[in-house]
Amino acid sequence: MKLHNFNLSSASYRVRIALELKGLAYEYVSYVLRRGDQRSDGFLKLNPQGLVPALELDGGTVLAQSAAIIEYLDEAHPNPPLLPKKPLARARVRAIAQAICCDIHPLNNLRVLKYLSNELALPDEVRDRWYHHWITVGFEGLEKQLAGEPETGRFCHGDTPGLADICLVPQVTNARRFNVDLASFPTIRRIDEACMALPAFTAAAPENQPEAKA
Ligand SMILES: N[C@@H](CCC(=O)N[C@@H](CS)C(=O)NCC(=O)O)C(=O)O
Repeated sequence: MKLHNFNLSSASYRVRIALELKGLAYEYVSYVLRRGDQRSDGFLKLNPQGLVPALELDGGTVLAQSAAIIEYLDEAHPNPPLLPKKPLARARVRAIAQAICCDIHPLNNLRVLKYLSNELALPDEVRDRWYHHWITVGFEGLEKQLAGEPETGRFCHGDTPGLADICLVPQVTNARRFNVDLASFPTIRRIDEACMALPAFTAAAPENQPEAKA
């Protein structure tokens, strides 16, 4: 398997965590996003959407979209499971994951930030306010949910890490990189800390990837 990805990409980080939790070996193929590698002809042949990650399976099939890739990995390699068994619990975990993948992350993606700066000519300070605003709004809802629901345990759902944690940790890492104040999100910080105590999460972290060591 080849993972086409970038160390600082949070969608890539999600898939790396899933691969690590499953104990699956993969070849790391790097695309430096700020250089525009994701828009190269070679990558667009793999994923016409021009976004990392893409997972190339041994037979040559290429999967796009981190959530779809992670669910594929979970179905193809069921142990350890990344989703609980019961339908209602699965819906809760997917809802937390989607709050991050669908509602928070897309507003802060590189191409969106570049559009604000380059096409709309917004100063960096205004662009940063945009970033901070959407992370904060998203985390406020998540914090209330995670702090208030009895299903939350050591991790987002119970005491085993799963899909929701896989999505949460990279978003927290990204928020820290952009200096978002996380003081009002104690449950999110606690879960992030619990995840980062696990080798799968640290092995997948941006600072432990080849680009960071180059
Ligand atoms: N929904 C997609 C999002 C993928 C995505 O936005 N990837 C970012 C990095 S985290 C990217 O490739 N950005 C390149 C760009 O914005 O030009 C997924 O979950 O895979």
